[in-house]
Amino acid sequence: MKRTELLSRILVITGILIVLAAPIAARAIGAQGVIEVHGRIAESGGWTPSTIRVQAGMPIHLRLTSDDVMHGFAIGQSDTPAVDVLPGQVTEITLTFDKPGTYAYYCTRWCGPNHWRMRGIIEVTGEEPVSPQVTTPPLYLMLNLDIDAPHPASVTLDRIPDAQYGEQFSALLPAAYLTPDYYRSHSPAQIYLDLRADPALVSLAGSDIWDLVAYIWLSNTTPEGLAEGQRLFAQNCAACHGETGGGNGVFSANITALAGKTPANFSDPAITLGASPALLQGKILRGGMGTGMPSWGPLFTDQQTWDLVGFLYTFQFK
Ligand code: HEC
Ligand SMILES: [Cu+2]
Repeated sequence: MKRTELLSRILVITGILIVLAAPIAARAIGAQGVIEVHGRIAESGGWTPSTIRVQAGMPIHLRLTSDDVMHGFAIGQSDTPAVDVLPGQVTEITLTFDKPGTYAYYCTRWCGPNHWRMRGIIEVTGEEPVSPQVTTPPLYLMLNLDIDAPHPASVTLDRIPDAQYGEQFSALLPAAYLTPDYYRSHSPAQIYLDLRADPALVSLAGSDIWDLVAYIWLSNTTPEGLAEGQRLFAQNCAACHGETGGGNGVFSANITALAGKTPANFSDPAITLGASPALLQGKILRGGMGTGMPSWGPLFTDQQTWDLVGFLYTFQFK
């Protein structure tokens, strides 16, 4: 064998060895990214660890298990599907966060009245600076709304306003009332009063005006948005607020005992017709401090909160 030939063979073999070794090395790095996460009901401490630190772009492998009852695991504002976390079993998931920032993770199974307190944080660090708050503040802050002030509707109707019936009067309706800006910043009761005072609508009876109010709501929703709102409500809200919004979900008695406040009854027109979308969204984002109403800001996207708001009015509008 010539010398050069030998040399080139050695080079080839080294090359092959490097190629073979690379995945092994990568797996070794990955192994450090394995984190065991234990779930326990909130009263026993919730998630351990409750803060997970990770590098942007680096996969982390979570081994999820429960120390008591069945829990679920999901990441807020993300498309990653929720997984179940069962006692005596390990559920493995791999996550990669591309952008530095803070992400919330939470339990998706109703494990007890304090279930919604089962939350944790994933801190993602990286070269790239934490993405600056490009998002505008939520509408209730822009409008300077005091979302804690009582807001009973000053006018209501003795039957459910019917959006489809209202549509027949829509030709009379000045277009400005249909804009999202107007819809989101006015409660149905305020819209009723505005329409009642509008010269364009003097020919209509009070009940017709209410049907128009429902029509304005329907025009600002989509069937997909209402379906998503319904799904989110059933999953996250019904246990307190009740399947039909009556404030009487399976946990409402516990919440009343714990927090001294009963979950809002959306089937009461005085409550729901007196609240603007901006106010409802504000309550959903921020939660009711100390009242047992969780804050959902870190968990839902902006669109999801508006979908929920649109859905809440289905307890009042047909
Ligand atoms: C753990 C129980 C609980 C859960 C879960 C819960 N809520 Fe509530 N919610 C409450 C309580 C209690 C209040 C009343 C707070 C008060 O009176 O200040 C409330 C109030 C509200 C209000 C304010 C109503 C008003 O007119 O002032 C809105 C809106 C609301 N909840 C929406 C939701 C939505 C949407 C969800 C699900 C994403 C949800 N809630 C989940 C307990 C809960
Ligand atoms: Cu749980």
